[in-house]
Amino acid sequence: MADVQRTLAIVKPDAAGKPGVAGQILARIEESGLGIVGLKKIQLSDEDACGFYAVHKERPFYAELVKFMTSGPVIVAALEGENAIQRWRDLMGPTDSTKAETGTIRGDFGTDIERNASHGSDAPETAKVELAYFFNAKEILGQVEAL
Ligand code: FUP
Repeated sequence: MADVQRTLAIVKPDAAGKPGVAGQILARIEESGLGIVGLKKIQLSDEDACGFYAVHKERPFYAELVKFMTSGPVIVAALEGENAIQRWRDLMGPTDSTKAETGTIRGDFGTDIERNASHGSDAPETAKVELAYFFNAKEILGQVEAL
């Protein structure tokens, strides 16, 4: 049986703030065959961003990252499809936009390792926690009941 997964995508403030870019990113998601099963534009508070990136709280880049993530609205999306976690990460490219190839989202729309245009969950367990951070059950209109 196919491994249908859900994952959290975030269009970060750098990309969400550039006219037309969020639409291009959402189009790439749909053109890849992944389903967008939840979607909203929100402004993260300091508390929201600190909580979301809590695993990085001891890292030197944490304070700057929280500042960046709260610098403007973000678009959060729940994606669904076979092997969705890895497929979304492949569409984004590597974390550091300076190392991401043209044709990837981070390569085309990001600037550096911090301002990298997008986020994607890295594993099924983190996807579950991250989706629940932004969406309640009624806001995800997926095809797969059990996810
Ligand atoms: P990723 O799984 O690609 O989102 O990357 P990480 O979990 O390693 O990092 C999470 C976020 O921390 C990245 F999206 C950007 C930020 N970061 C920095 O700002 N500076 C760094 O040196 C490393 C990561």
